[in-house]
Amino acid sequence: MSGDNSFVVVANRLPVDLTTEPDGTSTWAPSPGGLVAALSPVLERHQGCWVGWPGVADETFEPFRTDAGVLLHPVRLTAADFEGFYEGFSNATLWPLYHDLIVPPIYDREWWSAYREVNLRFADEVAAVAAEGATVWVQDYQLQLLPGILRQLRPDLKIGFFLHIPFPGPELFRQLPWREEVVRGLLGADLIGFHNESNAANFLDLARQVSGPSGSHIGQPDELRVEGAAATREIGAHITTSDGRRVGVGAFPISIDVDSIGPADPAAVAELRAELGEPKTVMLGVDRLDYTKGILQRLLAFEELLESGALDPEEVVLVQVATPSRERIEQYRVARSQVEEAVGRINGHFGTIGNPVVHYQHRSMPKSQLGAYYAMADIMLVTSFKDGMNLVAKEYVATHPDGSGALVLSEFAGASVELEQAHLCNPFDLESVKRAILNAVWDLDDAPEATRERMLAMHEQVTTHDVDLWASSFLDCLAQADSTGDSDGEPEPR
Ligand code: GDG
Repeated sequence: MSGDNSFVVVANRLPVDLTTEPDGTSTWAPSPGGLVAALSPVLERHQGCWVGWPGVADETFEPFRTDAGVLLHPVRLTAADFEGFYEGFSNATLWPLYHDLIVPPIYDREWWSAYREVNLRFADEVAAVAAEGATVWVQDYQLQLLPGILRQLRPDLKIGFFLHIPFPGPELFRQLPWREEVVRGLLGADLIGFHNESNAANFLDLARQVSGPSGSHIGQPDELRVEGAAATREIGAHITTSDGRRVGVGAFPISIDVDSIGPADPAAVAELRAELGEPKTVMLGVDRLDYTKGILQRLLAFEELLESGALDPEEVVLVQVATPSRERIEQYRVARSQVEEAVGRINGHFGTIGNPVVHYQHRSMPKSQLGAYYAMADIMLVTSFKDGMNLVAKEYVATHPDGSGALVLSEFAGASVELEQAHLCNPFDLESVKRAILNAVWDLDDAPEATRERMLAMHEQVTTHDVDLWASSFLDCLAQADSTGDSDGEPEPR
């Protein structure tokens, strides 16, 4: 069973949304994200194929090509699959577990069955479209069993896996009742990529600790040298599995397509500031409304700074864009109501009619408009309790090529490894968040040159380490990786 696609990307979602036109007809609209931008050139060059769920449950869609010639191959999910596999196991079990238990994960055997079944279904679809010896790049936590299943179905494939969220320490991961299956699934890949070294090191530690049914270790890591895989394009660490395969492990920090978010139109920026009433300082938060993002903490810090008089409600506004996310999951509903209660309380206390101090928007906006918001903001607030990378921080930096602005950044966001010149904070410590915000305010006023240098250094980092580098370095390393040890030296997609 094989198809004719030499390069296949597999992700939970296809990069399109079904939209209904005013006349009632339906069309596929691209939902361009960083991943699409990064992978499109490779997909186009290799007549690639993207396998994923099209976003509509209980319907079957035929494969179709995008204008650029990329084959989109829809995988059917029922409403029950969506509940068990996506909302359940992916987002109410794995998501909180991998984000260090910010809320308690739910371990549900039926969700696990749904997760396994959907991973099997994805594997069948990939096996059917991938050409002999094709490269398959599997994305993210929803599909961790896929590499292992595919390895059995199609030993000829070169399989890469990238995890977009953090990988927890072994002592947390070991809570997962199905930990061995998940690790075995991942170890089906030739190369496993993480955002940074600490996630990769967690995985290497785990592979050493989790025992198989025979009591033997699932894998044996060699030396821990995962740093810089993206820069050196060499795989620094390997795990030798119990069946003798050598699986590469590396750190590949994801980034953004700098051109797609580029400098904003100054007129649009001026208009936005005017709409906000020309405040002296605009602070901005942009997040999916997710409890991992620390939106409530940020609001509480802002509120205390207003209460103490350290910030003047006549001079400062906070704009919070909170994109709706996973709204049927209880913890997300709780997070939303806490955030909205805080917004109401702060505005009730410090705003005046027509002049709120927090401008809150619970819907998404076009990327171009988002770019204008980033460019307008004097201080960007990223206060995640835990975040694989956080692209918002990088997008903000990219829209300030002149070194204007300031970034408050959680030390628990993967981006803090690269953006070390930010005002780093510990979101679990409200005083630390308050301090970082005040330092950013003061520095903008009192140390403009040093602030500019910080922003320029971060801008340089983001522009020289963009999403192209992420994708090409991963694919270069995948081309070198050969866990079965019987490569015939065929070149891989570049
Ligand atoms: C996961 C990991 C990792 C947000 N609001 C709007 C909008 N966005 C866009 C942002 C940004 C993206 O969504 C969010 O990316 P993040 O990286 O900040 O966070 P997650 O969604 O949690 O992503 C994360 C990432 O995967 C990649 O590996 O960095 O750690 O959790 O690009 O701009 N885009 C538009 N309108 C909005 O209102 N158009």
